[in-house]
Amino acid sequence: MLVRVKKGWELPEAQATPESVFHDRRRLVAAMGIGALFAAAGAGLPGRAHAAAAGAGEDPSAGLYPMKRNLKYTLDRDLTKEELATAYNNYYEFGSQKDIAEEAQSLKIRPWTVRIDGMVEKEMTVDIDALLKRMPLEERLYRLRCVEAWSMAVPWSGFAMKALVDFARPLSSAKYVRMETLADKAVMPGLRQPWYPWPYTEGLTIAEATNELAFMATGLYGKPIPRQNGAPLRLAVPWKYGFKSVKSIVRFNFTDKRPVTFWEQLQKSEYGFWANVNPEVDHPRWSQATEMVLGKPGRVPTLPYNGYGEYVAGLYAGLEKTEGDRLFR
Ligand SMILES: Nc1nc2c(c(=O)[nH]1)N[C@H]1C(S)=C(S)[C@@H](COP(=O)(O)O)O[C@H]1N2
Ligand SMILES: [Mo]
Repeated sequence: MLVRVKKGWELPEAQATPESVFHDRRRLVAAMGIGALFAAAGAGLPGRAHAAAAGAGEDPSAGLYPMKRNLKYTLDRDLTKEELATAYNNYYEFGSQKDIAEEAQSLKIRPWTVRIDGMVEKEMTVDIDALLKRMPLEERLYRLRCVEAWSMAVPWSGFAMKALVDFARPLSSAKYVRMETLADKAVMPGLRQPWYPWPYTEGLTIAEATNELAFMATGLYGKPIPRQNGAPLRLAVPWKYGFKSVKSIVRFNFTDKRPVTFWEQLQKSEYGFWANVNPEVDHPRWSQATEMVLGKPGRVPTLPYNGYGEYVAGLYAGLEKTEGDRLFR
């Protein structure tokens, strides 16, 4: 997700960005299998990350897992191996490389409160465990397609975002919900990079947030979600590029103004507000036609709306005219 203007694939190797280096490494790793990935990501990382995650045994929500799987949401592919999905992450607060899992263990996930404010009947601050008690908990199998053209398929646990919106009671004048990640300089080294517009923010229209697919994830693989994957509360919007699925949320702000998101502030032409997956609209620097499935060799075709068009295409009917390609990047 580095910011550059030229098309990456046109550049000679010597000028390749760290990101294209990453793409090459990921391709290599996908071809070679998990063992090679761990070797590439740094010896011993997964072992240590897992030990630290086990230390999260004090998580008071642990007893809620595993949650009952909602069988409505099915996959067209195997689940990604847990060791892969939890060791190779995008979480820029902990660094712009993929191997931040160990670093992320310093994130303090209790106590954790969520602020609900802006255009709501009553602003409030709610404790995560109190919130969990009120939400309809379940597990769902979803794909995730990163804008960088890799993908995974994982079992999230949590609750429909619609339940949270109902709980927040937005005013009818609210049109968007803006979500904000924790920004804690003491534990997040990425925040020392001042060119990023911290805190990480994302946004959805209320119609998107209340679509049945929009999911708030609190768990992964039948356990509380690991810190590197966005503990204790992150978004999962599987029809949009992965950067929309904001992690470690501390605030839901209801507003009538379209939020200008973290990545949009950095590079509007590449990472916009809508960011719906579309294999026909290339990223300015690479093709979006295919994707590398984590842990699998080769590439597979990317599907419109990441395969979720039957649920969400209707949200954008009529918007094509005014928004055009912006709907898809
Ligand atoms: N706060 C925050 N949320 C974030 C990111 C981030 O850097 N910071 N990266 C995003 C991107 S680009 C992707 S692809 C997904 C990756 O989620 P995962 O690490 O659980 O696979 O998280 C998204 N949410
Ligand atoms: Mo991403």
